[in-house]
Amino acid sequence: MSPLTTLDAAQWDGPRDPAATARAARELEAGNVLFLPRLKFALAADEQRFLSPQWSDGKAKNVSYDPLAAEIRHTSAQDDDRRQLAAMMARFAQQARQLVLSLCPGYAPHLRWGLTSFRPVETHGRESSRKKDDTRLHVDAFASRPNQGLRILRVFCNVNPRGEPRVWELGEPFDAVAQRFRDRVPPQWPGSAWLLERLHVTKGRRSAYDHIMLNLHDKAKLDDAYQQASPKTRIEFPAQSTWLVFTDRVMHAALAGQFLFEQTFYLPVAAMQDERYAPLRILEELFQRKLA
Ligand SMILES: O=C(O)CCC(=O)C(=O)O
Ligand SMILES: [Fe+2]
Repeated sequence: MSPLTTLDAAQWDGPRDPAATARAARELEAGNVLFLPRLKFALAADEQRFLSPQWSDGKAKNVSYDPLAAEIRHTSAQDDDRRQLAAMMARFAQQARQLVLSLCPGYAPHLRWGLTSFRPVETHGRESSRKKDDTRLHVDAFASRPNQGLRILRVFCNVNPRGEPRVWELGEPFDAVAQRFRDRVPPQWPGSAWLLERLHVTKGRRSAYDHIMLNLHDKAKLDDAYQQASPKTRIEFPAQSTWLVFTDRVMHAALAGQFLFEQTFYLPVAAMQDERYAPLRILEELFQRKLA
């Protein structure tokens, strides 16, 4: 089966073809990348100047925006530039939300905002530790933001002005990853989650689920032999295209590309059409206990 489900839509909101939309939503939950080759995020003429790495603060890899607090971070932009950059990211956030809700209307009462990111720095050849290196296959798990089993759904849009694709690899199914790395998940020390929260290392309490997910993320990235030999499919997302994926379930790596928008959403497992696809449920089955 192809890891991509393609949907021929050119609008961020509805109306949509109900049959095609229902199939797309099902395959998205089941672990496909939902690819919308005709859906672009339009930049206004005076926003084109933001397509430059100069707007990053040089430390973080992304400019980030918090749609709930209406706050922008990790940018060098000041004053008017800063306000316009924030407005552009806020617009992306809103359109991404409309997209998700028009595809999966059942998520509406449950979908929670995560951060918006703008990635104006070339991905290929960027220095980072192996654990932070997103050119290595991984499922997403955030060390400082435990999520107690909430799904991570991300909307990506390649806005490269030179027509360059975003190049990804997709890896093996989540079940296989969980099986392969389960014995490398160390025990979570009693009191450690409390301490990490107390020391503000984590925002909130790291659950058993978060502990396991973080270990799947880290152990896979640190395993050179696995990174080389595990099955993978290379995908090129063209400039001016959009895709959505549950990145906590789908093994992915970003090999190359510059200028990307990304919006993160969180979704309670109970809001899914089929909970059995949730990493929480798969891991609970595997470890035979409640994890969040
Ligand atoms: O920047 C990208 O293309 C994707 C990086 C990644 O692994 C992610 O956003 O989860
Ligand atoms: Fe990722």
